[in-house]
Amino acid sequence: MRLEIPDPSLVLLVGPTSSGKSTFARAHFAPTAVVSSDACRAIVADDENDQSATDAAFQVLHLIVAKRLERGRLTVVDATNVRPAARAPLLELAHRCHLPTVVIAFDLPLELCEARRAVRTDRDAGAEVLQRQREQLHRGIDGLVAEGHWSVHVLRSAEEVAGVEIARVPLPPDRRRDRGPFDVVGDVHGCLVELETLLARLGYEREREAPWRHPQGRRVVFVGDLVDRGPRVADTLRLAMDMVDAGSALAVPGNHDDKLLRKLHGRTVHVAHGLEETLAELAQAPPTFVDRVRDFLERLPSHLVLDGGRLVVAHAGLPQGLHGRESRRVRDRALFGETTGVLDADGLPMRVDWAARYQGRALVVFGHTPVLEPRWRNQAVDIDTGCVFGGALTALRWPERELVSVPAERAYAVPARAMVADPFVSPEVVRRRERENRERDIRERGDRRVRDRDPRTSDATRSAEDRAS
Ligand SMILES: [Mn+2]
Repeated sequence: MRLEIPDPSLVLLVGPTSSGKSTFARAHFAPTAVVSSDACRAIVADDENDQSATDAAFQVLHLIVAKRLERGRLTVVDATNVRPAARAPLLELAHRCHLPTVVIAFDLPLELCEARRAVRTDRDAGAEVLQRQREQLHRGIDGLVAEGHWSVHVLRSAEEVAGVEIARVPLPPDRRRDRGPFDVVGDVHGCLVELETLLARLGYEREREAPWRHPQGRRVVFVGDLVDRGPRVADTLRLAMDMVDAGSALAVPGNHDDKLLRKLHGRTVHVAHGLEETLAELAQAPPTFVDRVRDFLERLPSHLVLDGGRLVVAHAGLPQGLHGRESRRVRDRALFGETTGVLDADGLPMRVDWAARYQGRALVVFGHTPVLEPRWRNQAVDIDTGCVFGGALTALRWPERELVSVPAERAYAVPARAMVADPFVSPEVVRRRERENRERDIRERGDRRVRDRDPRTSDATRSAEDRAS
């Protein structure tokens, strides 16, 4: 059996004593990647079996796991992990580091574990300990799936364990081995004519209905927001999907694409800000096309790390600590940016100038917030020059770092906020406004609960973001 393990991730071996976890860990992972509770007991008490050292041992274990995950190192925890309460702090560490968790559970026949336990000289666990741990595992095995792991693998026989082949796979955003060269294209929003003009300017060609391709093998990276507001959304999707399928483009999702995907999944979304026209266009298309759009959007990675880690593409930008990581929070941040729920005088969300604080060396190319001209800050550039609002469609050529823009044929939509050279607000100003709003809410409503609402997950905030981008 081939088990795919994302690297980096946190791998939890789950199973009672004498189920073969340590042997398995030794066979498949580097010694430094395996953190064992027995070894930690020995470290603090010189005795793997000293149960009085368990609390101290797990403090050490959790610290090692935390430090490894912070550094993005694949980490395997070799402990029984049969109780949800034992797994919870480990899941929390992975969550905090924006890394997925994988469970490999050892649910082997009792006779086999018992036979192994009886002949062990290094362990003094009784038969009743094994029995209890097996019961805990069985009670929890359905709950394992509900814990939201990347994957759960249950091994049920010695033959299955012996037949395991571990395949390490990079996380979806990790395409560091892909060296390019690339042409990163800003928010298209259904502006098909401008997109085709831009592709031609960049040297892409097409024979009849075949997908666009570059004779020198350059590839497009779409920065997201292919859909909504513009005149030819379905044709834009078709062009992008054809290029991706043909290997001449990559893509990340924008907040508008994500909202369309949620709608196609039958979820309730606020149909506004151009989505109504997108849905009307898709209603004219064959159902197979709509299925293709859904599959395409579903497979898009939250962001991309390219060319040895030197180039990062994320729809609304991404701070360095999240590059190459994968979690709900990473996805929200890449799609919506640093949302605070703080609105300006026009009722639009304030756009935090995250790039002003960006100190990373990778160039982060993003869109989402329309600007009059491509805007550079540190190693980050906003290339959404508001084509659908009558601005221009812009590409950044990599590694040349050259910008190529084609003007919009006309304005297809009116921006909620007039386009300016610098729509971003410094983080300090946003924090101050946030504090003032909070104090006002508490004063006026006597309601402290407003503070607990997480602006990143609030539908009102998402809707305001869609309107402003
Ligand atoms: Mn956007």
